[in-house]
Amino acid sequence: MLLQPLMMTDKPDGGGEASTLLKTRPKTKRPPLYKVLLLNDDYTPMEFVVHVLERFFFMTHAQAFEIMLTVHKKGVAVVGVFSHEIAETKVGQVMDFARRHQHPLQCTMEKEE
Ligand code: TYC
Repeated sequence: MLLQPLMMTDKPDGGGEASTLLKTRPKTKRPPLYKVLLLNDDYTPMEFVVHVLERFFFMTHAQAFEIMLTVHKKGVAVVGVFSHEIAETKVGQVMDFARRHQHPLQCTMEKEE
């Protein structure tokens, strides 16, 4: 079993070196999070990107327009941070929707460090 230190103290000063005890408890690691990224291209219409952000990322029109412009100007933007399963689903939904409308829009995910 992986163990991690647990700081324990009964001193009123909040615990310095002298009052620190090390206990162990089973290691509970939080699952990693994944950034979903939208990439710029020269062909996908701006309105289509705004629609994608409203439809799959539940943004208001104003939020969606702002993020779309960020991608257009900077080349890429994070559009959300999710569990691995949800991020994969979002990427799949965007890529499928773009392909069905014959736009080259690219959406990817990367682990958040
Ligand atoms: N650059 C595109 C255009 O000028 C707009 C665009 C924005 C495309 C964001 C993709 O992820 C994107 N029509």
